[in-house]
Amino acid sequence: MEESKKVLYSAVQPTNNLTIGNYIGAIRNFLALQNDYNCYFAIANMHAITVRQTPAELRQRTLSLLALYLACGLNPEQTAIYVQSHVPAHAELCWVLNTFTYVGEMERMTQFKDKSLRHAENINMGLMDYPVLMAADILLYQTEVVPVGLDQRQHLEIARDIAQRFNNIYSPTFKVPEGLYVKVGAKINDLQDPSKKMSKSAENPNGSVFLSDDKDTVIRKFKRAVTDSGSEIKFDPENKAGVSNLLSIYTAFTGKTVEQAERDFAGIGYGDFKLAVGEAVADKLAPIQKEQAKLLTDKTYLDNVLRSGAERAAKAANKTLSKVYKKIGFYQL
Ligand code: ATP
Ligand code: LTN
Repeated sequence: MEESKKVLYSAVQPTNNLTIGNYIGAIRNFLALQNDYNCYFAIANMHAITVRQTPAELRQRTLSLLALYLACGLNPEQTAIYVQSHVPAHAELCWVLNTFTYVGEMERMTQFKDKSLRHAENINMGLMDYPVLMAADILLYQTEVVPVGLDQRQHLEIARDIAQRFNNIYSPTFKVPEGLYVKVGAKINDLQDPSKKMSKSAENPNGSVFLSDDKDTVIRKFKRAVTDSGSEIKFDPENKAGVSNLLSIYTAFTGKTVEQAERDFAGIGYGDFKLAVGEAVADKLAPIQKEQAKLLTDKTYLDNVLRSGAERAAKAANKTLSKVYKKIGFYQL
């Protein structure tokens, strides 16, 4: 990794099956950035356990997410890809940063409030501490750029606040990170309810297209997608939310512009349009799925990627951690 490049950090939780929203909104953008930045991509299993997980599934999804990162084209020679719990510095810095974070701030976080409602039987300290662990993730690497969806903006703001607070009390220790938000139009909505974002944990599985869906399933879900009144295929998110979402998906998957897509579909009925979008998505997913399945048969290779990723990450992370320990007065041997 070249020292002169800026550091970029992002992570995805190995929970549920990923959707085409995660792919377009997050993973696919990592690819375009890996050449320009010194990148770290984590599999955030410590964040995942803030909501109860089935152990065997969490383990399996960790490897699946790694295989997916690789199948999408992330290059482990270039980029450190690792599992969060393999680098103990995350938990260690989180503890220190906890003492620079106020309970009131955490109680006001939108995601904490949402998840407390959804998991009322398990409002654990980890759920509340989620943003501080995320701040530790980011700040450990002297990160400058964090590509995430807009839903993560509040978490990024807190990471910036904590960094500035620490830097002001001691002396400049952490870089203050910037969020890199995907362009408008890259927010993929639910196929059954285009007013909601497509989500891994949606109630209606027909609304979300999973990266693991086979061709028939993808086509079936698109055929059933909700469209709008009228018959014109036009990008107009306010009045034609369903058609516009399908056009966004189509352009994201084919690289065509909205104008080109509108021209391609001029005079075509909704049925054929939905089929064409489904085919474009299925065709793009097929080689990724094939490569992911192939990678998953080579556990030795995957373990090696994770081992070397964790080593590289730990080296950078421990440098920052040791600076922090020194500044706060931890006696060092
Ligand atoms: P859940 O539904 O379980 O809350 P999620 O689908 O929102 O999960 P996360 O793991 O929270 O997934 O997010 C991973 C990344 O994918 C984040 O950067 C997030 O902003 C992005 N992302 C998630 N859903 C979409 C979407 N529908 N469109 C664009 N980006 C998305
Ligand atoms: N909360 C994030 C996942 C995440 C993350 C991070 C993203 C954990 N640590 C650090 C960027 C930087 C999400 O996308 N749900």
